[in-house]
Parts: sequence; structure tokens; C-alpha cells
Amino acid sequence: MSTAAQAHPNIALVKYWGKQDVAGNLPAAPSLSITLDTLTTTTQVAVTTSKDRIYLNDKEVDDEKITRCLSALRTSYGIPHLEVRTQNNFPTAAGLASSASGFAALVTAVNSECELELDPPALSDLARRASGSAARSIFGGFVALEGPGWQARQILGPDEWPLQTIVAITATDRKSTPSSTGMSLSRDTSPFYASWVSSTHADFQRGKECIAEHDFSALATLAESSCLKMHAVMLSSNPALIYWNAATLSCIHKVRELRAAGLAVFFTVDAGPQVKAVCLPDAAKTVQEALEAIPGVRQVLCTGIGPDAHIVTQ
Ligand code: 2P0
Repeated sequence: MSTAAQAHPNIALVKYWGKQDVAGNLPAAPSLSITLDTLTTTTQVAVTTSKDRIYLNDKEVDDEKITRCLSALRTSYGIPHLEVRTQNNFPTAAGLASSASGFAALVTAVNSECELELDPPALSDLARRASGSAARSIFGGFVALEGPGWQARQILGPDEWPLQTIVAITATDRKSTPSSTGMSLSRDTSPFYASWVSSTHADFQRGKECIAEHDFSALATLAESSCLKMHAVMLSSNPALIYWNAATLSCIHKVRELRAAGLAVFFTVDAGPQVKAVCLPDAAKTVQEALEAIPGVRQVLCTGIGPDAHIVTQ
């Protein structure tokens, strides 16, 4: 007997970068995201007798964050030892939010296999404890994560505003600094950290309005600003966190050029070198072709807005 769940990465339009100095992995500020559809994590869990065993893309791994997540679930719910098999259909730990879809899929599968009967907000809470952005991947569509509860919620369904995201992959190796390490470095050393956190509260409110009004142009300005402010905090940390490469910057310039020429597209970049170009459906083909032509872009993926994390039958 085993249970498999699927979840999708999400990309933040109003970014999360920084935690409160308290237990529970609470973000310092709220965030807003879209869940992607074609990028998928599939996680299968089965009860085992001896100890937890974890396989990532068919290779057994010693993953401290997954082990900690399972231990926390064992403490709270008395779950048995589990064999966990996770597959990503996209590069792992390279700024494509594999930890978001990974922990959303894991808690969804464990909930079903161990008959915990937790509802999606409770699963979002569990996923957030493992990885902040994972709280958002429990839900499809447009998703908000805010305090005081820090359980994500859907604010617009996947079919209500069919944006497309074109992902330009510029490197596939693991990122140099994991997000948790980077966030605490930024909090401790960036002179811009406090203003980043306070401005994100205002961006979050504005972002919700843009989404409610389907105002693409206003969302484009806001999302690019949130992304660049986050990277300003990263760049001004000590030592500096530079997640971009030359192709990352070329993609950013190309997206800005396309928007200046009237195309409905904006960029966002997370803690890695990949560029996500979010656009209206009419612009998708032009954006895809433009990014494919950039030297250093290895692969371009096209995604729409994805669904909630869910159980899959095998
Ligand atoms: C986000 N990122 O809002 C931001 C933008 C990366 C840049 O959330 O430490 O892996 O596990 O809570 O969720 C990536 O950080 O961090 C992230 P932890 P996580 O999507």
C-alpha cells in the first residue's frame, strides 16, 4: 500500500525573503504567488517498519529538511516510519521552487497515507514549517500567505485569470546558498533589510488589488519592483548573495524591451539564476521565442496556472 501526491511549484509576485526570529518558520512579511501547472513534484509514501528512507529522483538521500518534517509529524500525529519517493520533472534546488512543491506534495501524501484527515489550511501550516514557500503550493491559482495565522489561502482560482509563465533556465546546478541561510544572512547584514520588510506589507496589499482587478500593467510594475528590491537586499548582504548570471540579466533586459514595445509581460527571478516571464496568453509565443534566442538560455518551459496539491491514483 502507498499513496502518491502531486504538487506544483509557485512563483512569488510579492516575494518572501526573511523570517521572524521565532519558532515555527514564520515569514517576516506576507507574500503573493501563482502556482504553475506543468512543473510537477510527485511524492509517493509507504509505511515501512525500520526507519524513514528518502529517495529523490530514484537516488537515496539524507535530506535533513525532509527528516525534520517527518519527525515533527511523528511528534504531533504519531505517524509510522515512511519510505518517501520524490520525483521532480524539473531541476531541483536551482531557483525553481522545488522545496515548495516538494513539501506540499509530502504533507499531502502523508496526510492521506496516514489518514490524518487534515484540511488544506492545516496542511499549508505544516508545509510552511518545513519551507515557507511550500505553504503556498498547497493551493492552486493565485495564493496569499499572511499572518497572523501564516496559512496560505487561494485568492483567485486557476481559471479566473489565465496568465502564462515562460521559464528561462540558464543553469541547472544547485544554488550556491540555500534560501534559509541566505535569508538569515540578509536579516543580519543587509542595510536595506528593514525597509524591504516594511515595503513588502504595502506591496502585498497593492498586489491583492491588482489581482482582484486583473490589472496586468499594475501587477507587472509591482512584481518587478518586489523582485528587484529582494535582489537589492541579497546583493547588499555581506557576503553578497549574487544568484544571477549573465544570461539572467540578458533575459531581464529582453523582457523590459518587450514590455516597452507594448507586450504584456513582466519578469521575476527567485533565489537562483532562472528568469520567469509572466505574460498574457497572447504574448506567450513571442516571449518564448525571444527568450529561446538569448545566448546562455539552455531551455525554455511554458506553464499556465496550476491546481491545488492533490492525491494521484497510480
Ligand atoms: C519566494 N523564495 O517568495 C521567495 C523568493 C525565494 C526567493 O520562498 O527557508 O525555500 O525553506 O522557508 O521557501 C524560497 O525560500 O525558504 C523562497 P525556507 P524557501 O518564493
